[in-house]
Amino acid sequence: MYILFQFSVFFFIFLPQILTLVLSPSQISEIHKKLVESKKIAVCTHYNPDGDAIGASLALRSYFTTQGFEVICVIPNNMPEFYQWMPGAETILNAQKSFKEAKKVLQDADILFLVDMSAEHRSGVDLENILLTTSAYKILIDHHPNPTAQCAVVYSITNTTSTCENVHRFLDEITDQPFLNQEIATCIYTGIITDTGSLSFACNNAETYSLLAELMKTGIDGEEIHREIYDNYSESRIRLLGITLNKLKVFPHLGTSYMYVTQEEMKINYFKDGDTEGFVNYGISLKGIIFTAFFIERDKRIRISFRSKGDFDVNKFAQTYFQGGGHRNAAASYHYDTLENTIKRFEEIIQTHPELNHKK
Ligand SMILES: [Mn+2]
Repeated sequence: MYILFQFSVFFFIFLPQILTLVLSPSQISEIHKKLVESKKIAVCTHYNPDGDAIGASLALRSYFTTQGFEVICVIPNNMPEFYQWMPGAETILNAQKSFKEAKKVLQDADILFLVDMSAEHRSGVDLENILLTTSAYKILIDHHPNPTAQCAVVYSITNTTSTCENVHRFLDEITDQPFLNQEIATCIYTGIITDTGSLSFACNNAETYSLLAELMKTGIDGEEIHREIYDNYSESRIRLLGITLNKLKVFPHLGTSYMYVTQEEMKINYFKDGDTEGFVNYGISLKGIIFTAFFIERDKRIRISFRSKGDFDVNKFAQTYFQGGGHRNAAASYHYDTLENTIKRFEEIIQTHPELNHKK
């Protein structure tokens, strides 16, 4: 009996992690067949690419380049400067700057990966149609809920930290060989770190930490990666953050806060793409606040980022009121109105939204 008990405890604690497999054996053989027939691989991601989008793109580029493919990553518009250090970043094709070239890459590809996006329109109006009509064999790798992208393979797991984590799982499923090296590990690490706010949300699972340990074993410098991303900001970004924080509005009885930044403020502070990334997290860092929004004034539209703590579902909130979406604790929307009207609408909604008003 004692031995049996010991035995079961042993297996309970040391049971190897069995990850859910997404691909069926027939899908795996189809992917293998396509790979044998293919030479050119393209990778495309969402508008305003973040650390996860760029990390997932470059991890795939790194892996398939070592396998002898010609791989080109396309981004719809500028990426933040603080990701320029990433391995292979210098090879990324920016469709906003080189549209014709990007279009050709996406159309000529034998295999096209769409990463960190649930639908083609997430790459913006200019690329959407190309992504929909290309004759390439399309594979989606994503972690957003309800993917609608028209792809031959939809590799979507939503309860993981990031698309980068899913890229690792995808490669693990399609190959029997060890594939992690420092370059791929650096890219995947970046995606996990940036999509979890440096392992502060959406990462309460042992699988993620096991993967992080595997990445570390390749010899990557996690501390250095963190410094490259978070201690590499421009003076203009910090000044813009100061201005934005000064306007923080708090509704303690609703557990809600918000901030906004105007086009004028961005202009006088020499705003560059990516400068406002992470601002929204300050709004959720207050004691007693479970929900925050951050409004950025753009041409003819307002970009809204939402963050929450715990059970408050910002994906649902963004969908219900602002035609947006994302994840439970992080989501975003575009609202086609003035900044003033958008904020007014937000203030009205939070006054009556049931989940915010139960504490009254
Ligand atoms: Mn992501």
